[in-house]
Amino acid sequence: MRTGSLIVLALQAASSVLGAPQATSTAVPSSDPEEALQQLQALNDAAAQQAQDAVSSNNSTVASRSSAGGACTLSNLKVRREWGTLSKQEKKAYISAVQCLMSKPANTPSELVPGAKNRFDDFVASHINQTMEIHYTANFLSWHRYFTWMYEKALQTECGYTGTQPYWNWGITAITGLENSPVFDGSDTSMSGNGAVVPNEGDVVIQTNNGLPPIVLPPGTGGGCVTSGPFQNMTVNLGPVSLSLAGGGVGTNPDGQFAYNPRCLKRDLTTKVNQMFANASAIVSNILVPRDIDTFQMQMQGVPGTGNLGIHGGGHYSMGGDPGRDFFVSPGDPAFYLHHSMIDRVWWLWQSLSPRDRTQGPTAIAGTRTFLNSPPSPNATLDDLVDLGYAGGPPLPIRDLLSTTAGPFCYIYL
Ligand SMILES: [Cu+2]
Repeated sequence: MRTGSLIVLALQAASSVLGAPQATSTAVPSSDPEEALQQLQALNDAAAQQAQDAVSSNNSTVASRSSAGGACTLSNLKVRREWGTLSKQEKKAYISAVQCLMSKPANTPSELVPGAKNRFDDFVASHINQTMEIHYTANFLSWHRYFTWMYEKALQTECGYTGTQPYWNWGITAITGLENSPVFDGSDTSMSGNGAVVPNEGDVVIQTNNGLPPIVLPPGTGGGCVTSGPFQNMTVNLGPVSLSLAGGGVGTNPDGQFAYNPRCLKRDLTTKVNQMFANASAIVSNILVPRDIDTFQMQMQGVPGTGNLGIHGGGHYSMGGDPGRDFFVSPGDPAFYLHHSMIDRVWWLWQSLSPRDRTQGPTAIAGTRTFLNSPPSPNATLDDLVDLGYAGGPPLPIRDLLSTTAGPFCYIYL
């Protein structure tokens, strides 16, 4: 019932934006990419309105549960936007802040992680360290929400950035192609472009390690070092740990997962993978179809054995390269944070369709504390702490990380 009325709201929002009544219903994900993009925007319009209403009345259960932070109000509510909608100046400010983070000394002690050379690397090291306890686990979404938020906060407080963390809408790049998009076109207002062309790369084979058949992906259009844009000279310091290579095989640094291994940033933009797993229909379907958090997060990460990477894997593997195809080291590509902001946006949209049971209480999370429960572990609870290590911030219970307008957070998406 509740979902039904929201869908009406979403439709009204779509109609007012588009200036004409829509015959299609957002109750059913459209298979047409353009139409699905409009559905996504309608869902976002409704969610943004609902969040602003909740924050402004400040008497809703969603807005008033602030425990770790101050109250979230309309005056301090932040808005995260799609990269392509930012002005040139806004994009450059974000890029400069990321470069600033890469120029600051690491907080991680070098005897713990010799490869963590700068503040940006603190985030990579923390992700490597916890990879097997933050994917296909109950804390997958909350951990990455806090992680992305802490990164945004580091850009703001340590590098003077006044904007918010932008996101990359994969539904748009599935239509335009990655190489032509503002995110990856290689211009000085992009997150840098493709890697140099490596001919005849061969397929990418993702090993699953749990007795299931590997997932075979086509190679991209690059494969070598990134040669354009703001990050063409950046150095990747950590990894590889488990890098799926074009042509098959897995790259691993024999000196260990925390060793110093300076090398270029590689990309292998693969629009095909973007289109297969993270097109707008797949995004809308991930929001509208799952009725519980377990189904939602499994669809998003790809149900093992189906050969589907989900929208999460679809975004990651469409960037390709090194560390883009490395499950552990992926935050070493600065585009990671635009991808995970979009992941967070999809969770926020799904939560907005039934906020009471999706942002609090036992139905808001599901799963154990280990990767696909291997090795077996107890179910996580709302009191489990999310600890980002030297990336920063105090360890916080999952329950504080479930709403973007309560607890420490105060932001929405447009
Ligand atoms: Cu991750």
